[in-house]
Amino acid sequence: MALREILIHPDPRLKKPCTPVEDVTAELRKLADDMLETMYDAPGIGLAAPQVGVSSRLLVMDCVKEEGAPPRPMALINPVITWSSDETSTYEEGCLSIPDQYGDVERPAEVTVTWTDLDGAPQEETFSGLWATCVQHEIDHLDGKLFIDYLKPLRRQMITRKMVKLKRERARV
Ligand code: K1U
Ligand code: ZN
Repeated sequence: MALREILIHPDPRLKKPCTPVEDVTAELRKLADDMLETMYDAPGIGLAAPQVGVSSRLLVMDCVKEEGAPPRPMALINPVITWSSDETSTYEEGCLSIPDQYGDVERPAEVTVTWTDLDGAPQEETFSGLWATCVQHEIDHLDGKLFIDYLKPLRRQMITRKMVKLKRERARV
């Protein structure tokens, strides 16, 4: 396994809709393993392929928060939301591509998602709580959408300016 570099907003690769995965190859499994390692290292609860510069519909997540509970690493290939609850929930979201910036985002409280797993088998699950928030945030990444796109334009501009500055500073060292 290897750590991958996480792209920082603004980057055109984070705005581009990703291509469906056609075959579950050894290369794709390696990418999923690397993404999980990169997510745990960050640390984060989710990561989508475009955040590591790969324009494929693959995301990983593990939203187990309870101390001492076993981890639940998940890799979702070609995820599709097939049902969303009318009930919504608001969560103060962050993003590994937008470090140290947070904003309230309202989303459906529960979603049913279908996907293909790393063995090529079809899967379906209804997510709630943080899992539901996270899977929607990550699927947004696959569609080229960031959580700041839900914020007011002025707040979005402020965050983007901060990220431009951060990238300039990081490029200097
Ligand atoms: O997609 C990403 O950028 C990862 C992001 C996922 C996410 C966070 C919050 C709401 C929805 C989706 C993160 O993991 S940001 C880091 C984070 O939330 C976290 C870090 C350490 C412990 C617990 C949470
Ligand atoms: Zn994100």
